[in-house]
Amino acid sequence: MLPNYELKCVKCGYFMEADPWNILCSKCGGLLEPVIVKKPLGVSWPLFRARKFSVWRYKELLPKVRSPVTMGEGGTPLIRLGDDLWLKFEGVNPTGSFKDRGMTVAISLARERGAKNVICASTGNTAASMAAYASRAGLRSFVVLPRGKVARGKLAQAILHGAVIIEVDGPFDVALDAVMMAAGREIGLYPLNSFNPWRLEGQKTLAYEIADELGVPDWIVLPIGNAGNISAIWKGFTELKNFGLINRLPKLAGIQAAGAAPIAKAFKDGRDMPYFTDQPETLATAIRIGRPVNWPKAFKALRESRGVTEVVTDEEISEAHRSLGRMGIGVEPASAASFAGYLKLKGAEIGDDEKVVLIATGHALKDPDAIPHVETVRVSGAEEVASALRRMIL
Ligand code: AN7
Repeated sequence: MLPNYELKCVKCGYFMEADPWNILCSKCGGLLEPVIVKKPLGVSWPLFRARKFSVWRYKELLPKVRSPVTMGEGGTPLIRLGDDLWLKFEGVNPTGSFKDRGMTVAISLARERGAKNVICASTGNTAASMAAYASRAGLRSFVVLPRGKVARGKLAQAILHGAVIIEVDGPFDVALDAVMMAAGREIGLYPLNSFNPWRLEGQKTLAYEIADELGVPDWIVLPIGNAGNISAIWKGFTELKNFGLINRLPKLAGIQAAGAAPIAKAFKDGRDMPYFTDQPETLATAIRIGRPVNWPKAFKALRESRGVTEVVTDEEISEAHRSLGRMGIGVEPASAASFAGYLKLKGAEIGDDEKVVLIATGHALKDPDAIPHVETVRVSGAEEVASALRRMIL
């Protein structure tokens, strides 16, 4: 049992024991939220700042584990893009995405609690991250992927780290149904998708790091797929406020691709649940999700923060991808959605003098096929290279 935690169902309010194997409400099947029962003694910014900038800097506010499975995740750079604009570059995590923050926590718990096998459905990044952390932890990993729709770098990582790969026909959502059906304590198969609230406990450190380094911005702009990250970030900020470590909260702007916008479209329309779709489509395959499982948490986060959502087309994503690239920042298309959404919101919902942090969730190398081909300069010898350069420069 985890000290200082209890689990509360966000749907029916039922309380469960804070056990890593308790993942969904045993009464109604709803999502659970780990609640820190009381502020741990001695928690303060100076205490945290005496440690390396990383997920485990904030260990008093995370589930207690004896020996974390860690590769130095978190501590990612906040890159300044403009006077009041920053980008938190999650692409530099050990496996190249923000998922590592959650895996270090949830895989550590799974191993301590006797799991021998772990599983996830994935559009790619969760699979890459889980496979890496599982192999460090000595666990066997199974990944369920939407066939033909996982970016090349991510699939390569899952293979490199030794996962058993199962491909399904249909989108991510079908793969997730399979995991929810198959996982469980009876067969010692631990699920690591974001319906597992212990993984999101790790991801909430994104909020902690932003508050730690910059203070509280006016806006956090991020892509929404399965809606775990937006839920985790909101939990992080609200905890800091409850514990007196910050005195205000940011607003959240959740961005989705036009062909996969069940939450963004519904929230814009003032609805209280998503427009689910069975045929999500976007070139940003990371967020090609039609039935986001964390939608109740995400709607709550958007409402409580007085946030907004925005829908961006694949063309707008590509354009944002390219322009970030020309600023030296290589992200994958889903992460470029943050920037594309920001550009649409700025001057309207986002005021010109407001402080904004964009979350860039994954690295450009994840999805090399999303980077367009260009004509290269073809020459045969050193001599010709030199004269070609003279022609181009002079
Ligand atoms: C780069 O890996 O769902 O809203 O299976 O890889 O928390 O789902 C990935 C999601 C944004 C969306 N950016 O985050 C998976 C998966 C990138 C991502 C998201 C994902 P959530």
